[in-house]
Amino acid sequence: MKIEQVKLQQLQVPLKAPFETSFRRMVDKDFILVSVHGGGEVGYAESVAMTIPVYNEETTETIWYMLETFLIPQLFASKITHPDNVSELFAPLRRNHMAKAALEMAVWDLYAKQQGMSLAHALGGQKKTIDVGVSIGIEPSVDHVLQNVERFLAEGYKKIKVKIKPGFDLEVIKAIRERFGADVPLMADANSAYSLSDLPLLKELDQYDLIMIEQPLAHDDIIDHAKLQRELKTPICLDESIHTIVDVEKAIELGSCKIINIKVGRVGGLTEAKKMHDLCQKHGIPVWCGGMLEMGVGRAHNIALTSLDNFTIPGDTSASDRYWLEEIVEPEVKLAAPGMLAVPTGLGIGYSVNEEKVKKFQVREASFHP
Ligand code: OSB
Ligand code: MG
Repeated sequence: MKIEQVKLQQLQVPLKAPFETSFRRMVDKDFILVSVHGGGEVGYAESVAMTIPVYNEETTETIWYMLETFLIPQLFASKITHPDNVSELFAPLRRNHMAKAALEMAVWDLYAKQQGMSLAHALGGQKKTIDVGVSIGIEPSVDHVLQNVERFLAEGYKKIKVKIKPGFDLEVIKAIRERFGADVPLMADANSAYSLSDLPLLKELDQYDLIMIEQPLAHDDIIDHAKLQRELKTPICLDESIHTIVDVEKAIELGSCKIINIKVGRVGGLTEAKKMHDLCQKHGIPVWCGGMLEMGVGRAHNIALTSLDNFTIPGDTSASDRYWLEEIVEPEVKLAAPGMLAVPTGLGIGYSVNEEKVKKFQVREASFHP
């Protein structure tokens, strides 16, 4: 593959409204827009780490450092014929999956564009549209959550995920069921806020017919999750605990979960994400695509990945207007029908990047050449 330049642009963009999880309240988004230039085409990707290491160990700063010091020089120093080569190339370097993914995903987009095809097609995705859900943060009151649920159900979203934490859990789920009924496709994401000593509470949550409960226990655990899964009828979905294909194998073997949330950044790129998808499919484990409050470029990558057939559960890739007043891509990501996004058929990610908008939010820039 022809690769002539890599550009990094750090952007800081205010969220429409704060987004709170059990570990952090976010008011703006800080990320690196990576572009890989070659043969007259440009491939794009977004980094997904937060500014402080509370979801995983990476931050925007560690990603910049890894890209500039190791990953971009290694990419320039080797001959890549296919994007799959990028994860092989980076494998000897430990972890830093979000840094690796940011560069690898941009190479995937460039590859698809150089081959004259969509990214979804390059990945082997068949779906023309995908079903999507929405993730709702912790709010100052249960009423605020109910208002959000109402709004997103009206927009047709096919899965409602609510964030929970100790003291803001049962009451929220109960209120949603009472107000919107038993048929609302509902799930809860705890972002590791509980331990096995919370079993009585988790058993109560088990009564509400949730599609799943996401990452109830520690971020690095698969043993206690297996114990918990044996006590619950609600499927457990792992997010934070899954970094590699080996993690997936072990979680399946132990019975730590029945569903897996695949986030491209967390697993080190699209090649690894696709491998996990395939392995889960073989074991009858459905997957869905999680999100990290991406802007349009990251959303486009998630849409392309979700076009693979074992993404049978609606993911967190909502429309751009879920978080953003202004987008950096054109057109912005919009629902094609209630709760559905179209898989673009244009080249690569299928959305173009508006450089003027990028400049508006840009706080740092660097360019690298072989
Ligand atoms: O656990 O899935 C999560 C956002 C930031 C960090 C972790 C998570 C999330 C979300 C938001 O749930 C998903 C999205 O809308 O992009
Ligand atoms: Mg999660």
